[in-house]
Amino acid sequence: MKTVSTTPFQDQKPGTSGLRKKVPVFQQQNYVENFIQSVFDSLEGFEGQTLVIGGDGRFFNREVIQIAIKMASANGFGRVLVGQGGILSTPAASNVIRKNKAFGGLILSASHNPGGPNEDFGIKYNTGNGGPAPEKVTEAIYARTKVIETYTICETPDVDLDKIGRVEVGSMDVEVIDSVADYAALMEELFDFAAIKAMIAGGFRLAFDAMHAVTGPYAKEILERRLGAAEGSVKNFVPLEDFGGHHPDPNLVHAKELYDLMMSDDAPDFGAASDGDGDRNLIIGKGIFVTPSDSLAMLAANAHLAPAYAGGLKGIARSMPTSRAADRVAEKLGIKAYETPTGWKFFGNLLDAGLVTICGEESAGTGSDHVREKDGLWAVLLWLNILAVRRESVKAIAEAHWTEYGRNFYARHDYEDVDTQAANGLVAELREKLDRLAGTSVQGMTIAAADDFSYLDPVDGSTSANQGIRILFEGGSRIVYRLSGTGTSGATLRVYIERFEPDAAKHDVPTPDALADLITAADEIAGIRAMTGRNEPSVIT
Ligand code: VG1
Ligand code: CO
Repeated sequence: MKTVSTTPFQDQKPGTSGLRKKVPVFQQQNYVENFIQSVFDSLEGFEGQTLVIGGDGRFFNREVIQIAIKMASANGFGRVLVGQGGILSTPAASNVIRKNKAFGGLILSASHNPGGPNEDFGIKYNTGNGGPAPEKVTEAIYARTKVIETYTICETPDVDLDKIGRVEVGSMDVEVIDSVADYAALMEELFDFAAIKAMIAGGFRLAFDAMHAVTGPYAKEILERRLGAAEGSVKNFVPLEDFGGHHPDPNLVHAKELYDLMMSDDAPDFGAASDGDGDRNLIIGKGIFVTPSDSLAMLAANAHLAPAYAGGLKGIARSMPTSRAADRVAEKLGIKAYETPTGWKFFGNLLDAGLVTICGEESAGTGSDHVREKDGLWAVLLWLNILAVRRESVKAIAEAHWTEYGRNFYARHDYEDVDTQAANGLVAELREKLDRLAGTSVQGMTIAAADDFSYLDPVDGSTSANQGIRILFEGGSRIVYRLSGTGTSGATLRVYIERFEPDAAKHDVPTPDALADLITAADEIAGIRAMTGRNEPSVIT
């Protein structure tokens, strides 16, 4: 074991989901070590305890895992559990932490961002409940990174990550575990695999795009081997360090092939995809894309059809920019709906306190109290379980849902890699005029209220301010503006647009048409074109 002198980096502030930077930034001498030591320095009581380590298999994953193992040993952890080949999907890592009562875990991922020598990497710390560290922990980590002077590391040979079994690093045990087994077992507990299997045996076809990312081995095992989907149903299932040169982002832009298949005459009954680290999901039925916000509402309305949720839901939580479709379901079920800031870490307390069962974000994240992360394959399996019980198409279920609850037309417009100063300026100007907006009208619509979202955590009483600007119109339409906390170059402005339409006769309209006046209003209110120099968003989801 040795102690190494180091000097702090000033750019190690964890964002929405951990520290994310370009690989060459992480490759600077001591950069990884400083951050990991800062994590350990911010924690108390882990002596002799278990740490879980795993990542999404992207470029630089194995190197960082070796460093993390040696540092965990030098810092006094008693045991490390690491996924075979360094692979653990984010929800699988959350499960391993919980199941083994680990002290916490290090998850190495930059999620849906591209991978490779010049692309993105990330490190996130999760606490013993299996969820992303809450803000007070990430703030302590950041404070530590700014003053760190030394780190400690074991001088031992690398661990063979490909060989399942137990080895010693210093006086610490390292167990290389099967990446898939525990997770697959958990899914079998939650869902009616027999019913899904019978549906598939009866001719139901599905397509799952693993996008050459972490869910490949999980989806192969669960969908093909355990549930009997035809070989080839799981596509791009070999995790690659650069995701085959693509963005492992399950949206209509990056999973276009799947989308085109699902819109074709030869479409299977169900299409889905997941992201780099396996926590997001894309759901497409034959001829219909289900927005993540709608998917959350539809899953919540039908969850009781799956064994794990047969007793009903305790509550539903959604991030603030997520459409309010789920709130209507909560209302009908007579349970509480919670609105949290963006990022899964804000759901942790609600789940731990037993206040909610299902949570979701508009960014293709849905999950439940089975782990403390969003879970891509979980959402796929819940959909399949519901389809197996209802024996209707995705389209029929979606349309019936809108008829019953009304439809929340919804879109997110992302302006990526915008000049940081311009983006900050836009938000600052908006904030400055918030008080004057109420009562004025834009595009013939009257603004009922405008504010900067502040969240009071009902469990621990903490407050998180400045979480996004909300413009609320009379009649319930909404525009939300916020800056991304996961980007690695420039700033990303996200504009979330929502309109509620109760009248079923008006549901069969393309989303851009349904939102046209709000899209114009969004630019008029914030001056997006003028301030960013962009005439249109980089991505619409
Ligand atoms: C984005 C999404 C947010 C999500 C986060 C992490 O954050 O909007 O909903 O929780 O990514 O997702 P931001 O700050 O860029 O808007 V993932 O799949 O990294 O874990
Ligand atoms: Co992700």
